[in-house]
Amino acid sequence: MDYFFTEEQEMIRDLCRQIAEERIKPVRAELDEKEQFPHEIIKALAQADLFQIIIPEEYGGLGGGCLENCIAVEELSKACCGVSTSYAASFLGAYPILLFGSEAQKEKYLPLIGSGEQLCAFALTESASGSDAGSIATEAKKDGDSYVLNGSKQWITNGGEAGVYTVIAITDRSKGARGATAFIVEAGDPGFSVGKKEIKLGIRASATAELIFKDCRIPADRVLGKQGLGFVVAMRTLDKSRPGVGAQAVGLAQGALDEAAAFARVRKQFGKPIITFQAVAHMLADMAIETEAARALVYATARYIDSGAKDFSKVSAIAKVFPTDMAMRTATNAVQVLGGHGYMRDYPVEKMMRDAKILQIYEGTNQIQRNVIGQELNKEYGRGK
Ligand code: COS
Repeated sequence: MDYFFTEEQEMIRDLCRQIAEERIKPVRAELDEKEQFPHEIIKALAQADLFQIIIPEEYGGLGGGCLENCIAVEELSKACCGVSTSYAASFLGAYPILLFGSEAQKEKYLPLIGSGEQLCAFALTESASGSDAGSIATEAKKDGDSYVLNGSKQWITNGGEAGVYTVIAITDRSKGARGATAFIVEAGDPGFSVGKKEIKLGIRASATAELIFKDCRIPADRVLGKQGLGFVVAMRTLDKSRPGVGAQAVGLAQGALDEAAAFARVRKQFGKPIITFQAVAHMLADMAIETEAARALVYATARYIDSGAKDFSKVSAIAKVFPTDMAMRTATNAVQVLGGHGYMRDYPVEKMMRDAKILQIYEGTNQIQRNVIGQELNKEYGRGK
């Protein structure tokens, strides 16, 4: 299928495809097994200028949008979602600066993130605050020209690997969601430390860690936007980033389909390749149908967002839900097509199945996405549409 990419978009796709083939596929099983962060691959992505994709040209970046990000993430995810999560999480962390940063903040941080010199991370989730993002407990108190942060964040992708963190904390508890503020925290800030590193079911090449703030003092000019805007910063960031999770799902599903179809052509039972049995061919056909439908959805949504659309919470949630539910089904069916082989670590599909699960959970569970879609429908139909 031709999705009418520009020359630059094709270049991004080809570059990511090459890195995926040459640098990621040969080591993905080992990174997964050892739960090892892919430092060398991150370096290769930085050298190929791939962290510049969404950074505006005035800060040294390529000035790409959601579509360019999705193209890159899809290609990397075909090979390994652990690697693509580490990559994409840097953009997740950078979006609050891109969307709400002051000129000085953008000048300071975007070149560092774009060059890949520093990874970025987004810190919202806490032990008692997941789907209910408005209930975070980490506090930030103004003290002269500083803010002092106390509390902890949980399950933060790139935790311990990032140099720049965008952190949501409460500055006025009495105001509920409107009492949250977004801050930039640097890895070396006093009172900031990295706690427990998680051991995970999938995406094991990515780092997931706890962040601890103990009287962490940061200059007052690290506020993103203004005090009280933190919840909106978080929501707008997630609206922008969720199609990227959809792109991860498309890449993962394509990778699983590639493995399953190749296997089904050579695996013989009852004297014939199993792809010639209708039961297997139909499973592969469904995998192909759903993957292509999800891809079209992700690209269309990304193009809509890049067109300058103002309100895209609903379509962004749709572009996360459908591909990620599909990727879970597709990866599970790939394991089924490979049968006993699929269940063993000799083939990559069991890893894909483990990796797929998180896509339905992170950046807002698929149940929360349906809430967002339902709320928007309620508003639309309330207006008489
Ligand atoms: N863009 C801008 N503003 C938004 C917004 C969006 N997408 N979504 C909500 N807001 C605003 C609302 O307009 C409301 O503003 P007012 O106080 O002026 O009315 C405020 O934020 C609170 O919104 P709401 O009442 O809808 O908040 P809820 O507490 O009900 O939470 C959900 C809404 C569930 C959608 C939110 O908590 C959420 O997205 N949770 C999932 C979090 C998540 O993705 N976590 C993953 C970790 S990050 S990897």
